[in-house]
Amino acid sequence: MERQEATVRDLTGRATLAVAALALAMLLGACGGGEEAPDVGEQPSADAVLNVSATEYAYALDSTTVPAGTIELVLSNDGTMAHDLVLEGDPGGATAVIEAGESDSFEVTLEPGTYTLYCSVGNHRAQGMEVEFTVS
Ligand SMILES: [Cu+2]
Repeated sequence: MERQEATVRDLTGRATLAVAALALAMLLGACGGGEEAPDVGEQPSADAVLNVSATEYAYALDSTTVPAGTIELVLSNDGTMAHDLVLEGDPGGATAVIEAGESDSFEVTLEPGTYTLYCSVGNHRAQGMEVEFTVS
């Protein structure tokens, strides 16, 4: 009888240990699940990208013609002063005013036509920060 009781106690002990091990495994599993998910981020949805470099006081475009559709306008400030990039007219759009070395972008859906970009900082536009591009 005494031996049987001992066996029961032993089994109970093992069961407790198993539950504890399972709980630990679940805890570890939960921690493992906390690993950073792959950064999907925002996938580019634009049909075309127009890269614009700003200096004092001019813009340089990587292309003067882009296909109609959703266009991402990317401004890189390669100058020494703050600049922005404004799309004149309808539907319009603009980047933030960015400091030298920074970049910013915006997306806009454009129909075929000729569009004007300019810098809204100070009198930069009058000094030459104005450029046209064609959407075909
Ligand atoms: Cu400017």
